[in-house]
Amino acid sequence: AAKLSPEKLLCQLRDRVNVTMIQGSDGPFSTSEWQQYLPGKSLRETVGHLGRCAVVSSAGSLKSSRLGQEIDSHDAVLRFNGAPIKGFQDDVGQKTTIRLVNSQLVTVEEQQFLREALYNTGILIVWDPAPYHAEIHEWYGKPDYNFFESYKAYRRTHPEQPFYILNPKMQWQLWDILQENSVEHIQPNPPSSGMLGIVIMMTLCNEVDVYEFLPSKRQTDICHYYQKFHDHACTMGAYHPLLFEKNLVKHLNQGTDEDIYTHGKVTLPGFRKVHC
Ligand code: NCC
Repeated sequence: AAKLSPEKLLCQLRDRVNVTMIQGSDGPFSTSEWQQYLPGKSLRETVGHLGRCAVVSSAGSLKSSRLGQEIDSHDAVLRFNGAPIKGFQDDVGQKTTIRLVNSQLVTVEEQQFLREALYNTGILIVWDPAPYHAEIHEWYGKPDYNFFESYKAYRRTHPEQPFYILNPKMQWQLWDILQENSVEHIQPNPPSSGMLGIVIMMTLCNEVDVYEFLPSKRQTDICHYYQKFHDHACTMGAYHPLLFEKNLVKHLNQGTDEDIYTHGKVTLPGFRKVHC
């Protein structure tokens, strides 16, 4: 596979990855019951036009980074899953504009998800691994984790908090581009929350700074900045094609290698700023 130039690759991402949230008009969701649960406003209407955005990976290398102030200086900040702020502000900041969670967390850790205050800030987006290029109907009939009831339960207790379901088509549109731009064959599993979150922010923001997705000099086998759990696979990937995601993001970086080394920071343009 021939590697595209960063400019061409950005155009492919912009034109082929359709970042949308499930709406009341989407097949199985066009019932009167679902109309009550899905947010009335689109994500774009809810967030407006964003300038500088930050995506904060959950990597252990954020520990002792003291990147908090820099992260909070952005107009919007995206975080993942159960990544906490409390007690870690100096390293990861305290602003949360969007939290992207996977369906496993919403389902398997349902009790914590429904109770823990950390989920009550900002806009929530949940995603679920769908079969390769499946239609919404097929996916709805057999999601990877059946998170729909937990989603409804959360909406009932927090009706004012925007909470979206990511259209599952996006993950495979993105995976195809990852595969086309990799020499090796990639396992057909969807991209990580990290990669999905980066592309979501590229659709909403003028510029996206990503922290510790590409590891800095603080690189460690400690999986998360908030846990004492060691696993090399957290950084390199096992289920998700994380290594290929990271190669792609490195290829697109508009910042310096120095920024990666010291801050674990990569700078990507928003799709609005891309000219094809
Ligand atoms: O660990 P996780 O990911 O929540 O991390 C969020 C994103 O940060 C990037 N990351 C994380 C750790 C690390 N050392 N390096 C990194 O680059 C990745 O881009 C990652 O996506 C997920 O992607 O949703 C994932 O979720 C967890 C877990 O389900 C949630 O934390 C909820 O408990 C998965 N772990 C397990 O299933 C055990 C993980 O594989 C993927």
